[in-house]
Amino acid sequence: RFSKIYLLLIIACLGLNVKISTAQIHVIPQPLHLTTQKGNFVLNSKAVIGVDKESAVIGKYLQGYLAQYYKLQLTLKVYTQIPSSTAIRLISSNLKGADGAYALSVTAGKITISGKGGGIFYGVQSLIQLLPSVAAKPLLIPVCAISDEPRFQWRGLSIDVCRHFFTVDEVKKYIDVMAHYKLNVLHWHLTDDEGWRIQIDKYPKLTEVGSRIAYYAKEGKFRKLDNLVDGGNDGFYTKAEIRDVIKYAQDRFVTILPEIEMPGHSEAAIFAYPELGCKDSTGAKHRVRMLDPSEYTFKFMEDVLTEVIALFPNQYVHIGGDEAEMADWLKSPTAVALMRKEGLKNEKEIQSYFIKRIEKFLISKNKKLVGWDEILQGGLAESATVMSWQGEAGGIEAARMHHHVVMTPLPYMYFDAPQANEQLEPIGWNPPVTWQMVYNYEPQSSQLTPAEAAYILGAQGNIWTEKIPNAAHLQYMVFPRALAVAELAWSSKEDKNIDRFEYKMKQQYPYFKLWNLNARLPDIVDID
Ligand code: TNX
Repeated sequence: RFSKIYLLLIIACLGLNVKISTAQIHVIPQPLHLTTQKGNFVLNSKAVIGVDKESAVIGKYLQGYLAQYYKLQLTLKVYTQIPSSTAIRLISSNLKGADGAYALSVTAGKITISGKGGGIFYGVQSLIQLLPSVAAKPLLIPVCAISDEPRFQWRGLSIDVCRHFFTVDEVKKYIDVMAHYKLNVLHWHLTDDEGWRIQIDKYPKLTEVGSRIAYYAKEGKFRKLDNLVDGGNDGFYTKAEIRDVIKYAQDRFVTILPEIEMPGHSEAAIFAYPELGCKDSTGAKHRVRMLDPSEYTFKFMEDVLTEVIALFPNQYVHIGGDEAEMADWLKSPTAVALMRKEGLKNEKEIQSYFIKRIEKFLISKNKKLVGWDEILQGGLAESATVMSWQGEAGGIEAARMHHHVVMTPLPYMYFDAPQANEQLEPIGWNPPVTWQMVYNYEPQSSQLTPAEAAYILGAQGNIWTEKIPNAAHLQYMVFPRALAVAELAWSSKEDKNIDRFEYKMKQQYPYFKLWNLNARLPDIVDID
């Protein structure tokens, strides 16, 4: 009888153990290869983090994270050759695989991460996700081995700081969460009709006037911003702040893609510098969002882009190109004269001329142009990358023309849409986009041949903040849906598993709490 109880006990323990070890591995995005074993690494303040010169910044990040969220003060040591006796080793290596590939091994006595490019950082993120969500004592990390690499190199998320302005700290927090889930491109939408948010030395009124839109609207000098809840807010980033955010993102292996909108969505710039605006033959003042295709405008844009390029190390610059009200041009003497001079047949060809001229300038500065899919109209600029937002058609067309594409189609990737039935959640204006719809999205359309599909750089979730007045609301709209973007853009297509993702997503809620992130919790929350 005694042995029977013993046996039951052992079985129960085994069962429990298995449950614990599988329950603890809820890494998002799903790693390519993952094996678990029984046992744990016990993390306490005696563990030393050993780094080499290349991995030192990442070691510091890990040290900072453990101090902030677990009150653990670990010693960081920099070596030319990290001794094998070190508890936590971050080893720079030229691992095989895609940029960002890493290997993580946790044994009872040691943690080793090696990687290529941002790989070590991603290994550290996986390690962080193996930690319990509360500062439990002792801190147990399950024994496991992971070898991992991303499927796509563009795993993006946008932030619209024009319709509502978000502070440097709020943007940094956004980057923090992106980095946890290995998202690596932050598309920073810096200029739009409602506000110009980046300091440009040569044109100080862009921020002095173009960023203080709520103030001017109140004074009755700018249009009332009634498409924005709370009427929008004032604010802009100085160059020092921009540099600070870029550095912060770099340390987290996030590249920032700046967007300067043209030729449409330019009302704030035109309000600051009326010469930029499209005029009709009477010169009458009316609400203008379109840039006039004049030499003044081209000079202005080249000056602005020169300052933007000097700030952002990213090889890509986004020039917008969406929703241009091209009919305005047909009333503009400048545009009509340009058509005659350049032999342009219609307004779409004016747009194409505009974008191509800007592309030429960017190429002369060693930069690549990204634009919304409308830039296909009237002829695509020579080497432009297309962001496909009005569904997938534009992206498919561009890939067939051997242009690079980032897939960000509205029916799956727009986080200003509600996350449930609109009766349940009347937030947002497009039809609902649930996390399941995001997760099931496949960026390499089956309509493409494998060679064409290779032009798809990846996927991106977009957010527009007309109806989003503060950071808490922003977080609510973006998370956890952005985690689904992270997994579909990183993990292998063959290993897609929505049930497993749902389980792992729910395991994140306590971490959201730990980070004080106001993520949306679906109505049915069953946290294990
Ligand atoms: C279209 S998406 C826009 C944004 C708006 C959004 C509202 C895109 C390239 N342009 O400027 O905020 O609709 O859903």
